[in-house]
Amino acid sequence: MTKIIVALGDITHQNTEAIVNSANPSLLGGGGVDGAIHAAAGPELLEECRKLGGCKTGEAKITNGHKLPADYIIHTVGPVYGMTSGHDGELLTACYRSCLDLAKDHLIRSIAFPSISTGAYGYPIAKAAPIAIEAVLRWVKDHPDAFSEIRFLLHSTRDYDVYAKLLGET
Ligand code: AR6
Repeated sequence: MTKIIVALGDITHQNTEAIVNSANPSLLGGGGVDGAIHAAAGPELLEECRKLGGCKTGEAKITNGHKLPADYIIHTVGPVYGMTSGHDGELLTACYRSCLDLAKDHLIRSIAFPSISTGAYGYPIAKAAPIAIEAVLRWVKDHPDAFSEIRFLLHSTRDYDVYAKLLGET
């Protein structure tokens, strides 16, 4: 059985086996959570990312965690809200599913997700949170024993409250 948890904090401090990075298609770093992860993981992360050839929206790539407590980083690229010809929701769902598929392939048992696309990419948290939760719950229904824990890791109390309310209702 998989524990699904909501927590408040900094993703670079998480002790899950993998953390997810909300990156851009270059995978060569940026601001927000991406910048924090590269800063904490160290320059070897950028060296490893250079070899990956980027990442498409909705897909995912894996690297080592380098200096992070997590062993792995799963990099995904969320949709830029309002710029996908009406496919924002399905692309956001694809991000969560791609990360879980890739983590499962690497026998990873615990993973922490940030709130993908809801910062620089402009996805309103009230719209993104139910999509994120639904995507994960559906995936877990199909793979009930793949993970021991899936953590939604929010960076602000406002975002945390949105997730906590929704998860309390499911
Ligand atoms: N730990 C956890 N969550 C964080 C952290 C952190 N250290 N820092 C920020 N967040 P954003 P996006 C939250 O902008 O919208 C980058 O430049 C933040 O509060 O990081 O997917 C990439 O390179 C927000 O809720 O990512 C791309 O160009 C959430 O992470 C672009 O931004 C996502 O905000 C991706 O945009």
